[in-house]
Amino acid sequence: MKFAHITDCHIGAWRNPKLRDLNLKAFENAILHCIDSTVDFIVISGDFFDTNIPHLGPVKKAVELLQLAKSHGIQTYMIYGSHDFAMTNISMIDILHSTALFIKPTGFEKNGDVLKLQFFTDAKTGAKITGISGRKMGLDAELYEKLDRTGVESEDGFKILLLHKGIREFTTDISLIKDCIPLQYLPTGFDYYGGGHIHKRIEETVGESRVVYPGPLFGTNYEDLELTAKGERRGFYIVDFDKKITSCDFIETNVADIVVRDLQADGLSPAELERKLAQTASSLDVKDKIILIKVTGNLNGKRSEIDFGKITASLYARGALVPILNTNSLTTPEDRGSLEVRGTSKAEIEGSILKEYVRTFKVDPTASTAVKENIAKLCKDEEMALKLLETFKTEKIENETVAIYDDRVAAMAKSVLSLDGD
Ligand SMILES: [Mn+2]
Repeated sequence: MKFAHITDCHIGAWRNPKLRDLNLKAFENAILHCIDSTVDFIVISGDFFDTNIPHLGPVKKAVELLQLAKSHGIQTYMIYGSHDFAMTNISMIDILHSTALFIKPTGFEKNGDVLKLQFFTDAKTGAKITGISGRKMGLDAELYEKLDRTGVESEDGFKILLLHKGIREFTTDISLIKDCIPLQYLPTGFDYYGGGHIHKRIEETVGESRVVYPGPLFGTNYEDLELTAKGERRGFYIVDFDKKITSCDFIETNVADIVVRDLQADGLSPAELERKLAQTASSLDVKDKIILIKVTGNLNGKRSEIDFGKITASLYARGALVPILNTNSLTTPEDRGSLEVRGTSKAEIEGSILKEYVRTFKVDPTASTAVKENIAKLCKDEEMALKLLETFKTEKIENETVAIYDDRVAAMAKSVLSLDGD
């Protein structure tokens, strides 16, 4: 018997249509491989979609692929990830779940303060599957603390636990530690712990158990692609088992080669940097590849004097699939007068800007007490403030009326602030 373990598909991710297609292509390759190698079932450890309301084109294709697997007798089991749903709003994943396209094995019995996970027995293989969905805002650490262990630990049979959370002992990356729980939070005695959320591949053995994080099939941001370019392999697992696991194989879903170059701009004039960029670009074999060029450091002049568009155009002209020039951490003298923040990812930069502004923010003295209280709450709780900022970035869906869009954003904002009603 065998099953496939896929995670962090982030269907619908990427604003760039080519990257969005490649991401979908990786999922297609994975499903077709599962059908070809006649797996008995598929488990997905969350972040199937990139947002609760993803682009409908990729959704349609992804549904067709899960349906195709189902028509070959392959059942999918899926837990939710932090990206799949919004707290107060209906999510695409819920709509699909209601059509019985996949099984969500995340039921539990609540006995006072104790949560007992319920197993879902796979009809074909008898494997017992249970899981814990990822939540927004770190609510799930608490859930893990309340788990009843003895019941699930003494359950017999071949057991799989799906989780959307890192494990501290196996995560070396400091920036991911806050999304991790200690190993001791997990009930023991499972044959397979199928992890999601961590965008790096992890494969560990604990006693007789396997702990596996396949990582994303493609990736969802610049940092993910950068890691891939630097050697991180992307794909999923096929696990063979009878009473116990007999083999555990990583299957690579390489949909495009990625090349990365880091350039240092310290002290360079705009003309010098532009020349350096052009030289770097022309030295690369770019045909059908994703090209990542990251420029960091202090430029001695104006950013607007560099024709980044020309560099991108020349990369396209030479057949690059997608060229990305990342200048997020390039600073110039004109930046220094205002607010200087650095960071390599969008999230990191937004976080530091927000923190800076919160520090110096003055509340309008004429504001109501309720408004003042909420602002005080936001100033204290950085995670909540960032979450609220994220909420306001919600885009209007095509054909959505302004009134419905407003209501939707307001409902999400209220849920972030833990406010009820109007
Ligand atoms: Mn993810």
